[in-house]
Amino acid sequence: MLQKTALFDSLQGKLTGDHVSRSRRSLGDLSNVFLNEEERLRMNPDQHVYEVEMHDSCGEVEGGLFFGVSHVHPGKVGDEYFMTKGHFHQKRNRAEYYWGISGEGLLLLMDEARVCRVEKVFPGSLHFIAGHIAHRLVNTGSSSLVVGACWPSDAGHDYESIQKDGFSIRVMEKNGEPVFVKQ
Ligand code: PAN
Ligand code: ZN
Repeated sequence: MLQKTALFDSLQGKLTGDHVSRSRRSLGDLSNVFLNEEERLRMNPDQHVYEVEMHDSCGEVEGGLFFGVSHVHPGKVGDEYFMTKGHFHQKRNRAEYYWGISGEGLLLLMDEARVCRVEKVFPGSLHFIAGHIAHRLVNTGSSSLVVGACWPSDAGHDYESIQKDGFSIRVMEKNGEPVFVKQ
């Protein structure tokens, strides 16, 4: 029998239809994520920083997969570009694919010894995120950074270790260009 499907607009990165949910992070949700916490508190807490659309057709089961699209808006807190919270997977050995759909930015990848690598994200870029690697998207452009993702549905998200110690590098704007600042 013919089943209803979800729709993925691969140019806009828009996900709609069955089993699709949306979540949003605004400045007010992102305490202690950006370096300049005073500046964040001065800004509008309702300002949207990023949204995630997610297709969940199986739940959090071993062997399952989730498909998502992240939209990180352009903007800065002080000199630091808008970015995702970033996380390790709760089940550390679970890997993930990201791919660039539109906009431009950076993917920060950090291992458990806090050694960081950075990959450029742009339309068509493909990123394999191995297990045991924390990942964060940074929008260094002037339009939304839209990135697709697919990951094991039992991976889970561990935000706490990142909330506590952050990533070992930050991406700040200096003279109109992104620069890396060690933490
Ligand atoms: C992505 C991320 C998404 C939002 O779907 O969850 O980009 O980032 P945070 O989860 O760090 O807020 C993913 O990596 N899933 O595993
Ligand atoms: Zn992930």
